[in-house]
Amino acid sequence: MGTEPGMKWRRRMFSDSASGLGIGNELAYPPRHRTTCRVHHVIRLKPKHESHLQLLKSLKNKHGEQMEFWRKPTIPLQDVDVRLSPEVIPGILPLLNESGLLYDVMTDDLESLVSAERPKRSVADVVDVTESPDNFSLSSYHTYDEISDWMDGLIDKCKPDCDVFSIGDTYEGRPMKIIRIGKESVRRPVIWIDAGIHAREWIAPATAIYIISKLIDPDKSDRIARVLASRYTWYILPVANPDGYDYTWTMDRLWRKTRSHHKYSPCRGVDGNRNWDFHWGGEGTSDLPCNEDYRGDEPFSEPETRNIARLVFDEFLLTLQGRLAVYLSLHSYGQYWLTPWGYTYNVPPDYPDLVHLGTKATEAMRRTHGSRYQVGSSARILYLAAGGSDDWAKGVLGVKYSYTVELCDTGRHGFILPPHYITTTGDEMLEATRSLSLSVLRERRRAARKRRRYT
Ligand code: 0X9
Ligand code: ZN
Repeated sequence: MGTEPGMKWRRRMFSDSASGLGIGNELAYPPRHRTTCRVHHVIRLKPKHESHLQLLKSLKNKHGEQMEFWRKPTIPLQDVDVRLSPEVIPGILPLLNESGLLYDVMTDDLESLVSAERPKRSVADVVDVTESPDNFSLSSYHTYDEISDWMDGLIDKCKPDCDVFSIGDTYEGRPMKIIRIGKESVRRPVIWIDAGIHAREWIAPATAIYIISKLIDPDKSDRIARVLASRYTWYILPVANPDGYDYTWTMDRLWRKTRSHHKYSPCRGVDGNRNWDFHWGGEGTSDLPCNEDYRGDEPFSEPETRNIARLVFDEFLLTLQGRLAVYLSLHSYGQYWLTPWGYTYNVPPDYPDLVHLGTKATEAMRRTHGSRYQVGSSARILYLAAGGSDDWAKGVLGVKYSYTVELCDTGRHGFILPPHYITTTGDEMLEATRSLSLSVLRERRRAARKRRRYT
């Protein structure tokens, strides 16, 4: 594997560190001296029939966290992505070959991808972004503290038409910072964007940050960005799981869940996208705390999901709830524009409208930098997974245009997307958001005209 001088890979620090891709140096970043070499592979499998799917499930049961599905087995002919720990590779690959289950090796050195992604900087290089948000680079990944400081620094820049505040603390006590952009007025529709409920999907917070910066400070020629900031109120929560996100910087780059403790298990964390109170506990969720899709011991067991729901319900019950026109949750990876439902193969009655605007949004993405996104319901084009935030936004809050977007890429880098993808993904998502919000404005205008005609 590529050995960069001065890099350090520690052995697993905690028993529940799922991937073992831990970086445990006291400065948190950059990791400085590599002592052990643990070469993880990511492979993409092409199951042809049911027996292949059964084989994969039985291997997963046998090897537990040494074999982690990044894209779960669902039906024959749908690709499956798996991370394999070095210990299990010699046993598993021959079995796959024997069974005729074809696979491509996406990477045979995940560690090198992780270290290439990290900014090469020392503690002395870390700028004080509170002094000037302009020092904050939009083309690299940032720690939670940096993002949080950057958001605080935005207040002076954008007041009085925006505000930055905490919606409550995480399990480990970090404030969850959100930004409101645009005037708070009961007459304005609201667009909500959250990102990073899954800690390792770094491109999602980076994209939300990109959108915030472009809405606050649009390019001089960007008339539509000004219009959007003046017609809507935006709520953007760039890091919905700060504890998990911090953990991916300090201990385990591939951590997914929150960081809560459980009474009867040494494993930590809950899948924040299985924890919402709408068909909670249904298909595609686990009741075992050590699993990646652990749903928690009750709906909203996690302070992180609770804080979001409370903001929407308590503080804005009379205003925000009815005004929420669009709910977007940013994830990665796969390039999917997903609509509800995730808990069932059925689709909502207005599914054609959701697909129509989703398709227009993804066409705008394609025109921007060429990326192709697939549009459809989560259960139908990805897999069944209940208790997701998008289903809750639609099923409980009644938000018509509720989507989950699985950002770049389609698997070449997967979660470890190099930082040079940030601005292209940001541009694409900005164009998608622009298309969506303009379509929704048009739709609302049409509806208002119709109402006037009949009254
Ligand atoms: O499994 C998830 O939570 C999302 N995929 S990811 O690879 N980012 O983990 C998809 C969620 C789709 N929405 C619902 N199932 N409700
Ligand atoms: Zn995700």
